Amino acid sequence: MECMSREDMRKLQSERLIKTVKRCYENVPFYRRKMDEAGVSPDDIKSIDDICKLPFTTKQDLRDEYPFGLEAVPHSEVRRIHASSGTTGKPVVDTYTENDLKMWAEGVARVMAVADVGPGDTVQVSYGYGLFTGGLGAHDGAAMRGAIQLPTSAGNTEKQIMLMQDFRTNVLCCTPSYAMHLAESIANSRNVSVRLMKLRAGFFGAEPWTNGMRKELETKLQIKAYDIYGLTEMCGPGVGGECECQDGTHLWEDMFYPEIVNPETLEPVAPGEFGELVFTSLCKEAMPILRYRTRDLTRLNYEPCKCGRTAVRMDRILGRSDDMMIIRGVNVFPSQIETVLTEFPAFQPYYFITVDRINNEDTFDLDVELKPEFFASDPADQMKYIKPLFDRIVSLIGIKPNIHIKPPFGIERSTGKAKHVSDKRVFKN
Ligand code: DLL
Repeated sequence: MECMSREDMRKLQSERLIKTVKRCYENVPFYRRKMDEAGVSPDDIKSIDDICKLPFTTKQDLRDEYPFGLEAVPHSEVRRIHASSGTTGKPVVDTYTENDLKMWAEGVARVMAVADVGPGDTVQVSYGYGLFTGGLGAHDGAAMRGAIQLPTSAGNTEKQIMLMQDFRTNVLCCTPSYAMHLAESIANSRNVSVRLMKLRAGFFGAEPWTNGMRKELETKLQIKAYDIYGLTEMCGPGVGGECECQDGTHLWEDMFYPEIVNPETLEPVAPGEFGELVFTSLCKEAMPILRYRTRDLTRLNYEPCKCGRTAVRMDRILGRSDDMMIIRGVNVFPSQIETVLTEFPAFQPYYFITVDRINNEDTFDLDVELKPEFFASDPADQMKYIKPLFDRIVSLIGIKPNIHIKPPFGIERSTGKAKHVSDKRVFKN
């Protein structure tokens, strides 16, 4: 599937799209209504090229149809329910038939196959287990590869690293920010050492991360670190993953058809341009989904990859359009700060941004941490680190931050998806 010719892939996508659209129209009143309103019937969809005739689905639609309004099978055929932890309002729900669970596990297994994960390998799953798809998703993928599953879930860091050493974990699955926290805890521990560990690969995702962070993790944990991408609405992790070339995240296009649209006009962008990622599920039974607007901003590359896979590659996610802040009229993504911080060996990749509006002007405060060996409690000594960081942020982003150096561990460590921003302006509008 990952290496089939583009022509065969389009044929397969066309067949699967036609079936999916029919199933949606016949079984989901929401889709029947949306398609009728858009004046499109299942007969109008003859190939994957017709996908742009279909209406979009948004997160609000999923909330309006909460919990099971989008199901296309009798509820008795459902075997599992997951949900994403919406910070406000109702969570977004996904339900799975037996086949959906198999397809999902295959998506994750394909990602793990790049590091030859298999029998005898111990896969420590430090994504949270529960309604969040990270834990059970990585778990089922590791099971499909025939590997040993070590379901530690997130948190309890001391014990995680003891087990990592004692059980000879080879593969670590967690968010990149938790991987960083684990790496730091290992480095600071007297009882364990990365040299005594058997770690060789990590599959990190669920939040944006940068190549700078990859380098840090690869050095600190002595592994090869791969990106794994996904979202609850499509299944969870395993919508795609990086190959050994680490040059873009391959998307499993036989299961999820990706498009990039301009988030304002909703028209497709020119090939290779940045925009909002939109997915149509091509195999899902329980909750098929048409043209879902992910709000993730990225671009697609259809050039063949050196690894031999023909599956399209996605650039690292810049962030969700909802993560983008407009500070003094300039668009800022939190991941840009991580990019800058990892260019400076003295800084940790941890940061926290506080945006406020004081006297009608936006303020931009950035908390950062120096690595303990560079930290001096005398603020005068810290100035030599602040100035180059300040200059680099101004040149990359174009606005001046107030930088505050926190003492070691002064920035909260995360065991799941890290929170990087507090925008106090939202309470002032
Ligand atoms: O985060 C699923 C997942 C779990 C993916 C474990 C990878 C590993 P949600 O909680 O629904 O699902 O959040 C999905 O997280 O739309 C992106 O904005 C972001 N995201 C997920 N993976 C990546 C990644 C899971 N590799 C949302 N890089 C997505 C950047 C990512 N952002």
